[in-house]
Amino acid sequence: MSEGEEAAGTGGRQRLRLPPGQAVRYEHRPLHYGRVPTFRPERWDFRVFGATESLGTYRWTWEEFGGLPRADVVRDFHCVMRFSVPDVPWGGVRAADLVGLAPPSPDVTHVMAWGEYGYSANMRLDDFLDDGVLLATHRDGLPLAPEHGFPLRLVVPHLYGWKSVKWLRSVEYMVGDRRGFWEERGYHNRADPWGEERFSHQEEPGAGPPLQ
Ligand SMILES: Nc1nc2c(c(=O)[nH]1)N[C@H]1C(S)=C(S)[C@@H](COP(=O)(O)O)O[C@H]1N2
Ligand SMILES: [Mo]
Repeated sequence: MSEGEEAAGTGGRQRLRLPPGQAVRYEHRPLHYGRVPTFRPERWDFRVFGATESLGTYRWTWEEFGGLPRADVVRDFHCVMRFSVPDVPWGGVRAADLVGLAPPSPDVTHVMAWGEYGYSANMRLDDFLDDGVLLATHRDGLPLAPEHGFPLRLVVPHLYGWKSVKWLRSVEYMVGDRRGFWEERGYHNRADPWGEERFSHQEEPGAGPPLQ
């Protein structure tokens, strides 16, 4: 959204496209658990493993990763801490293109995205294949800042921010679901901000909106 639109719409338009319980924050302050890892290009690799069609693991060095087809997406970013950053421009490799290069076996239903230090987030394969999902190397046309995930992060803009794994190192294809780091610690398994899926207690049938 342009600033003009926002002013002209007296905020109404802005509120309409904001998920429930969220407020706009223009400053994209980094948020994560633990410390920012050091990038060592000679040791870095990116892997796709688990239930691949070939049963083998795919691996790219940093140089090889730079040769993959590129795409740009602009999407709002929604953190479960109740702020949303509008119109973030990301550049990188579409998850759908990666899956094309590393075909999953037909029974894959979910993926686990793995970051440095064992941070992880699970999602359905169809969420991973959404056309907004990017393995991002750039933001605002520049390489990611270290604290925003340099050299590579996942961006899953249609789910809450904790699914957007920074310092991404691998993607695991899974034939069933398994919970990731925050999903094991009280956060919702799917994390759709439009359904306000914040906490795991909401996964009980008929539970409704979050208690907090
Ligand atoms: N590796 C890793 N990735 C992470 C996190 C983390 O703690 N570790 N935090 C997540 C959360 S909760 C959010 S909201 C976003 C924040 O991304 P940003 O710091 O670029 O705004 O990163 C996500 N990715
Ligand atoms: Mo978050």
